[in-house]
Amino acid sequence: MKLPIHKFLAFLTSALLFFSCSGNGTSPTQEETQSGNKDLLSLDLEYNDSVFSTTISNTSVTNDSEFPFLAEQVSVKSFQISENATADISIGQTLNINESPYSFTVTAEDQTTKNYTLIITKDEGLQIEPNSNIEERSSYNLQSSDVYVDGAQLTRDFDRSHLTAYADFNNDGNTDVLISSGLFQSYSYSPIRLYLGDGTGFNSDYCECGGQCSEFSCNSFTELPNALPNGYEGMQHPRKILIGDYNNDNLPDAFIIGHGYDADPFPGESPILLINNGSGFDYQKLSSISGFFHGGSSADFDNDGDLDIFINGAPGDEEAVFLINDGSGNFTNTAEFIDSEFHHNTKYYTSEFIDIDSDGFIDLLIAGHEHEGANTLILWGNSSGKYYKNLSSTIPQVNGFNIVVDIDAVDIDNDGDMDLILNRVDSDNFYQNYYLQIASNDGNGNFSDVTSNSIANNSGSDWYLWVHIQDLNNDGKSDLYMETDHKNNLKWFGNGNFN
Ligand SMILES: [Ca+2]
Ligand SMILES: [Ca+2]
Ligand SMILES: [Ca+2]
Ligand SMILES: [Ca+2]
Repeated sequence: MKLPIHKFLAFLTSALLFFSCSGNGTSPTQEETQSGNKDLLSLDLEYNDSVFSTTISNTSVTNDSEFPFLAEQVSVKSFQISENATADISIGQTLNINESPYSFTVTAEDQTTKNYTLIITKDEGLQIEPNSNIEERSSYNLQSSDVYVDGAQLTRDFDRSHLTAYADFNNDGNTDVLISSGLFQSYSYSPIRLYLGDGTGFNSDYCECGGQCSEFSCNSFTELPNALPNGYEGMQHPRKILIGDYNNDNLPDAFIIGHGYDADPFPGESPILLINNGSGFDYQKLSSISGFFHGGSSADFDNDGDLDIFINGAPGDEEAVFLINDGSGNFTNTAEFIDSEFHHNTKYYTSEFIDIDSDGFIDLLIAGHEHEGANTLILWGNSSGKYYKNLSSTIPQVNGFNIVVDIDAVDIDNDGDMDLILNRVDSDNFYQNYYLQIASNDGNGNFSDVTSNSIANNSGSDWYLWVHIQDLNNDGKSDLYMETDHKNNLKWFGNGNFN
């Protein structure tokens, strides 16, 4: 084993001090007696190659910074004691954190002793209490709606890609539609449009508009002029709209993530926050954050009553982004809520917050390019409020379709747990064909592929941005549809048994 030179030197130093009892400024003064010569001078602990120093106060020893939430054992890295003394701890000794405090004894040359107590503390994070309603306000939950609209028909922006999102923005009881559009490989900005529903648009038939449709319009929805302030900048290439009440005034707002110009040099794009002011939106660009962002999700993951946002890291040096809300829609950017291995580009492009195991801690699902090392993961929520690779489950891959662009969760087999539907894309023929995967939960968070023949015509050219589960024909049974820009949606009507 090759130790890094600084660790080797640290080890050597402590070993020399321990075994040779050389002076080094710790020699007893004339007044000190041997019986007083039994002090612990320093003690370092180690976890996963990181060294944690301690503070010694009289006979109490505590670690200076707390061990990670997942740490169960630490080891003694080094220590120094008084000249000619011995101790009943040893370098390399393993200590179980849950058995803390530890007692050990330093014995002076004259056999008098001094007992020390070592208290090992873990980072207990936010010590969040479970909240069975944690998912209510998540962007995943709020993407569902009672209406179903093909954005291309509504906007007539046929040359543009578009994203749709649903909420009752003007608080009249009817679901409205927000559409953010963009242009592929363009630096120009595209409009954001708000269409107010009159309540007649719903899924009573198979019309793309949900209500009365003419060829290029939906009678159930009327665009609200000037929903955004004069001179606002739209988005270049929006990629996901997260609906949520970000400033806690009971009016739904929208957070829009985009990746900008989709070609070299991939300059990235800043997300925007649209705060609902009752008659439209205030517009705010989060200019301090920019990246080739494809996905994200929102939920109150620190469980303090406001919606926080996760944005998947982007290729390059951009870090994964956790935006912590101050309750008024002002966000602080930090990456400390997720394992550091996810901070930089890890080929994860999409995410959702869903409480998959219904334990009251919101779980973070992340997915992207499996063929480039990004296993599709459920990072299980826990009381620390942080997400760890070591607290995750992996979803089985589908050979040849190793790109996951969207995930939905539903109890497919009616056994009381959440199963997953994954919207996959051909990875051999990069982003050309689609495939839907069903992953069944065994009730313990282990998932197996049960796609089999559940989905007819489960392949085809081109790929789709989103998969949605919704009862499209009002027969009480869940249906599926895939949505993308420029093209008609693809729909599958369920028979109630998820076939
Ligand atoms: Ca409305
Ligand atoms: Ca609001
Ligand atoms: Ca929060
Ligand atoms: Ca959970």
